[in-house]
Amino acid sequence: MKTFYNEHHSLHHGRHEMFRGKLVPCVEVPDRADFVLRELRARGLADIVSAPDVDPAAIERVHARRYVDFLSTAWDEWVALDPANAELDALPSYWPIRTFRSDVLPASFPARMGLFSYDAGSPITAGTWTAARQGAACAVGAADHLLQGGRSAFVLTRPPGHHAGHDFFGGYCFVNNAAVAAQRLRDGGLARVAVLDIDYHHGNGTQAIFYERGDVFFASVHGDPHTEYPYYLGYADERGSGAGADCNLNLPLPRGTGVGRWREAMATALQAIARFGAEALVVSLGLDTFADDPIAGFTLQSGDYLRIGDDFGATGLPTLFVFEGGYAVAEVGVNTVNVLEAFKQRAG
Ligand code: OKP
Ligand code: ZN
Repeated sequence: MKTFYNEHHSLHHGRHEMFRGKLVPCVEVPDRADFVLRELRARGLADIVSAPDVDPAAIERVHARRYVDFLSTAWDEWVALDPANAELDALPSYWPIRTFRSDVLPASFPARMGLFSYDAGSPITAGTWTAARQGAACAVGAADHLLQGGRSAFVLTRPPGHHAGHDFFGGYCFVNNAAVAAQRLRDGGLARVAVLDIDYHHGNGTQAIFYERGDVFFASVHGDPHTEYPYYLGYADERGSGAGADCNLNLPLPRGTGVGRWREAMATALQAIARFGAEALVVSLGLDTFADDPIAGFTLQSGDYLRIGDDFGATGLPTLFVFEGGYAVAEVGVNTVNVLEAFKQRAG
C-alpha cells in the first residue's frame, strides 16, 4: 500500500491548548506521525510517496474561499498584532454564537479567529497552514492513485482533519483531509463515495460538509456526544437532509465500550455503505479508540486493530485511509500499521 506522507507535518507544532481554565501542553504532537512512519519502516511496509503541491481549487471544493484565505495569512496577522506573539501560539477568545452575525468579516484578527473556529484547543502556529495544505496535497495524491486503479492508499499526515468544517477549525483540525479526498474521488468520476469515520470523536466537520448531499455517504462510530467531545453533533437522529436524507449514519457508543460491541457497530456501518452502493471508501482512521488513549474512553487493544483491518479488506472496496487521532504515542504506530497490514493481507 502506498503511503502519501506529509513530510512537512512537524511544521505544525502547537505548544498549548486551553483545558479547564489552564493552558496545558498539546496532545496532538509531531511524534504521533513519526511513530507511524517508523513502524511502517520496521515492518517493511514503507512504500512512501510524497505528493506534489496541491491546487488550492481542490481544497476549495470543500472549504470556503474566505476560510482558506484566513488560514493562509493567520500566522502573519497574529504576529502583526504584536511581534512578541511570534513566541506564542494563536488561540481564539471570542465566538459569534447564536444571535451574532457571521456574514460580516471583521477587520480585527482576534474576531476572525473566533468566526472561523469552535474551540480553544486548536492552536495556530507558524507552520500550521503549510502543514495542513501539504496534508490536503497527500489526500489529493491518494485519491488520484485510487482513480488510476490503485486498490488502497494511506494518507499519513497531521494535524488531523475530521473536525474541520466548510469554514471552521477546531478539535486540532484545520483542513478536512478525508473530505478533500472524498470530493476528489467524486470529481474524478466516481458516482458514489462513502466516508467511514472510526476515530473516537465524532467527525462533525466531515458530516456537516456532506450532510445535504446524496453522493457522499457519511458513517461514524464514536463516543456518545452526550458525554464526549465534540458534544454538539454526532447523535443517532442525524440522518442527513434534502438530497442527503438517509445518507448519514451515526453510531454513538457509551464510554467504556469494548471491541465486541464496537465491531458490531462497524459492521452495521459497512452494511449501510454497501447498500448505498459506494464505489470507494475513505476511512477516517483515528486510533484513539485504544484502551490507553489519554483523551478517549473505549477499550480496544492493539491486536484488535488487526481484525479491524481485516474487516476493511473484506469489503472489496478501493479504500483510502486517512490518519486522524490517536494520542497514546508509543502505541499509535503499532495500532495504525496493524490495521493497514491486516487490510493488505485480506485485500491483496
Ligand atoms: C481530535 B481528534 C483534551 C481535551 C479534548 C479536543 C479533542 C479533539 C480530538 N485536553 N479536546 O478527533 O482525535
Ligand atoms: Zn479523536
